[in-house]
This record gives sequence, structure tokens and C-alpha cells, in this order.
Amino acid sequence: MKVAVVGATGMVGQVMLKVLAERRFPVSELIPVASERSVGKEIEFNGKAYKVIGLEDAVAARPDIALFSAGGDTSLEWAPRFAEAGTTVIDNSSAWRMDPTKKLVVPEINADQLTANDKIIANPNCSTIQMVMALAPLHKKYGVNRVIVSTYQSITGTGVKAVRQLENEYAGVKEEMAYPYPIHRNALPHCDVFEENGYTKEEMKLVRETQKIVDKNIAVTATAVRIPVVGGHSESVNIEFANDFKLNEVRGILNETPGITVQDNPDTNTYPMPAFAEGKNEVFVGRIRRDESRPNTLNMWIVADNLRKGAATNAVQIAEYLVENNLV
Ligand code: 2RA
Repeated sequence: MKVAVVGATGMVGQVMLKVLAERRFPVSELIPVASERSVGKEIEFNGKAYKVIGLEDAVAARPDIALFSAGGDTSLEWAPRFAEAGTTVIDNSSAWRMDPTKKLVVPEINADQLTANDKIIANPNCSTIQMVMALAPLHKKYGVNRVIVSTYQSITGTGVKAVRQLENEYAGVKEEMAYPYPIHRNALPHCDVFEENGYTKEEMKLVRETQKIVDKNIAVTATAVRIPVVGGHSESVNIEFANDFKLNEVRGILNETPGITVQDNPDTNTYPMPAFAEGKNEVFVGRIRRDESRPNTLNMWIVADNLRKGAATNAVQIAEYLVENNLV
């Protein structure tokens, strides 16, 4: 497979390359793509050096698959150009996620919707992916009526500038800020920009993308918070079902769900944490307990590396599905 990684020098792009190599994706030729200022840079992949090229040259190279993580504007302009040239694009930006003609895919949930005609496929938002991984199998069994989610998001979701801000604050240096406030010893209830309704785009992604991926009738409300961690996103999720459940049955369903690892034992202080999820591809679920304030309702804690299952790994898994099912 001729594979392009658009945004190859960025944080997610770098993880895409790592995951492609780790999972021995059948890359016959790698085409690392970045903005003009990075063209000519060398990157190493599977022990071989590759020169970064620009978007025009990358389209002309006619890759079979292009993994995009280069921002929404680049996706809006260039994904159609690659698709017209016959490339299947898997885009990590939010550009195409809510487009009714594009599939929004978490392979473990809805990859079976994909066909060879899907030439632009949207990778969901990181905080959505980890939540719906746990929600979908439980929805199938009990029917989800409503979800209340609060997220505790890693600064790597914002990018290198945010990581630099935290490091500068540790060092007592006040330089270029990714956030409107200090992030060190702080929590910002502000991920992405605010919309008219007082929610942030990040919060509304959780609402809209969950409804597109799992079920449009599920009521979702969200609060997205940025905290000074780097290993992954954590989420406190309250789920009201249409039907009652047994806790050990819930644990069993989650344990049997590919891509989920249950870490849940208060007796041994066992629960998911971003420091231990970092670098792993699974979604970790714990603190599973009945909400004693209302019937048929459950609380859980979900943690995942937002750069891996929340972005790069999910995108590569979509590519794997396409190859395994001869859709590219
Ligand atoms: C964030 N979900 O964490 C975004 C990144 N795409 O800021």
C-alpha cells in the first residue's frame, strides 16, 4: 500500500507513523506530507529515511490511502483533491465528521458501514471515541436514554504549543500561551471555542458525534475540561439506560468488547489513569458503579491515550479494515 501521512511532522502525525510501524501495516511506500515550511525535512519510518513533500506532489503521487491530521482547513481543501485522484482519505480533523455524506467510524462499532465508495472517511474526536467504545455495547444490551459526561483532557489534545506552555510554567517562564490562562495547577473548563449555546465545540462534538455513531435518540450533555496531564483523556460518564442491568453483567460485556480493558477493583485501588494509559491503544474502563440516585443508571470512568485510540490508532484501524475487506 502506498500510504500518505498528511501532517507527518505534527504530534498526531508522528504517532500515526509509530502505529503504522508497530502494527506492521502493509506500507510499500510511505509519503510523508507537511506544510511548505517542513518540505525537505527527513523522517525515519521502518528504518528508512523519507523526505517530507508538499500537498501538490503528494496528490500527484496517487497514494492508495492518505491519513490526514493537518487541521480542518487543509482537510476541506485537499481531501477532495486526493479522493478525486483515487486516494481513500481517513481524516482526523473535524472537517467532515458531521457531513451527512461521510461516514464517522470507530471500527469496533460501525466499520461494517464502509464501502469502496467511501473516499473520505472521518475519524471521530478523541473524547468521543473513548466514550462510545464503552457506550455502544451497553446501548445494544440495555438501550441508552441519556449520557452526562465530564471530561478531563490532556494538553496534548491542544498540541505542541500547550505542552510547551506547561513546561514553561513549570520553569516559571511566561512565554507563548496556548490557553487564555495558566494550565499549571489549574483546570480550564474550556476546550476549543464557545458556541452560541454556551457549550464549547469540544462539548458539542461529544453530543453530535455520539448521536451520529451510536444512536441519534441518545440525549447527551457534556462538560469538557483541560487539565495539566499529558498521557490521555479521562472521562466521568453517567449513563441512564432504558432497562435495568447487573453490574457484573456490565463488566462482562465491557471485558468482552475488543479494544476495551476493564480496570475496576476498589479493594486494590485498581482504576484507569492517564499516566498508565499513555502509549497504549486500549480504552480503559473502571469505577463502574450503580448511580444510587436514580434507577437504571450507571457511573463509570473511561481513560485512553488521546493521541492513540483517540486519533492515530483509530485511523490506522480504519485503514486496516479497508485493506482486510478489499475496500482499497
Ligand atoms: C482536544 N479533542 O483534546 C481535541 C483535539 N482534537 O483539544
